[in-house]
Amino acid sequence: MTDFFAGIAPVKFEGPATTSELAYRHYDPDEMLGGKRLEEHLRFAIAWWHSFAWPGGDPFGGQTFERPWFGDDMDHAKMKADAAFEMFAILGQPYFCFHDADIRPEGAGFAENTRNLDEIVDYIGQKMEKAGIGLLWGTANLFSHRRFMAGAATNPDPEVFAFAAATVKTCIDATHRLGGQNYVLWGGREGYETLLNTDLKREREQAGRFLNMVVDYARKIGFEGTLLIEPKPQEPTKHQYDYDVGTIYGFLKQYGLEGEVKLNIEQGHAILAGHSFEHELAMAASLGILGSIDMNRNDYQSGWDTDQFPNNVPEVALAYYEILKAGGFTTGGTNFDSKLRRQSLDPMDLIAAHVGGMDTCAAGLKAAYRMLEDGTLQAMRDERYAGWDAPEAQQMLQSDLATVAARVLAEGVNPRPVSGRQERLENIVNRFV
Ligand code: XLS
Ligand code: NI
Ligand code: NI
Repeated sequence: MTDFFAGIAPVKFEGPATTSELAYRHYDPDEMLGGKRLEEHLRFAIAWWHSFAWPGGDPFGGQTFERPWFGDDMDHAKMKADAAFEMFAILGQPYFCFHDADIRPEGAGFAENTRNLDEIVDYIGQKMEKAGIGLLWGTANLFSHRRFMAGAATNPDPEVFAFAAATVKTCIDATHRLGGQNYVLWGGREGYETLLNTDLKREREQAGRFLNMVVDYARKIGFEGTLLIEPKPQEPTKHQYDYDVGTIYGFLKQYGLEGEVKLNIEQGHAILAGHSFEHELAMAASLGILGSIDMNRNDYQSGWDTDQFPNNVPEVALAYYEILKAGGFTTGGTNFDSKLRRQSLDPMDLIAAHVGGMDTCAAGLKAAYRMLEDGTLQAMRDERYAGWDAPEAQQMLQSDLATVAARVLAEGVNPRPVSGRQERLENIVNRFV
């Protein structure tokens, strides 16, 4: 037990009219939406790194947070886990996510890292069982330590590839042991700073081979969760190989893994790539690789990953609209890859940030559900493509240019432009959000 969150009671659903600061206004885990509880739709997870490991630094200043569990030994790691589970009991979310480096102290090398990881995984496993909390996903931090400064799988030094492979093995083992629903690979430094020192072809091939090794190992040990890659266009490197959904799909195809690996899509990363979150979700769904989401909010003016807590219901609604259209989550969920601003020092800030984020997501999901249920948006979209339902239109797709041209000439085809009705559609969305 720590007393970090002393005086903060478990957060309850009190409905939209409540005036208490720490209450759910929209997130009632038991509310039914189309035969599924809200908790099962959203599958909230808390990120160990932002909430418990991040010290509050930025490029111009160091630590602002003072947490009793900051320290580099196993006792501190356990205290951190205690505090984490105290927060989980207050928030009542069903899952969490971690990197190896978030939960264990850094050892002198691979052997000590693995020993530390094993010990803390046992400790966390017991706490999970007691609390009834699950693991949404685990992952390896292959970007913070200086050995990974030139990449992990894509490193010019084969010994770094080896170290990374060994580390990922231990992290899949840990995720498997804790019953993880997914395993995530975010290529934190798999990219380059300058092409002048980079053999791009070779590096991508190393990454392709690495991912195949990961898939083989996960299947071999009987890990039944989903393997997920998380796209990001830049930061930390100038150019990340996992730029966006489309880029990763090409990569998976090239290495024969499009049926094995899905994606974990993050709002902020979509913005950094010059897309909207819903674009990336729709793209992944259309390619059959939508897996899970990292929920946050990126600043639209800055060019870096600001990882703010989501607070914009209309935006979040459009994201869940795509997710619901794709059938909702299976093993995936909503992971708060979101962090406090560095001036938000208080334990209360950490709780309030998550309460607001969860409420924003719940309100967005419910709006999205009503949009779908109402059906007007879908009907108007279907109408727009109705011409393609005609058998002749489908036949044309099996035809060739000369045949099509002959028909256009013979029948005097002269299409009449029709309205895209965007403003009307946007007005309809606003009825629900
Ligand atoms: C960083 C990423 C990272 C992944 C997990 O930008 O979002 O937090 O989600 O390694
Ligand atoms: Ni992320
Ligand atoms: Ni991120």
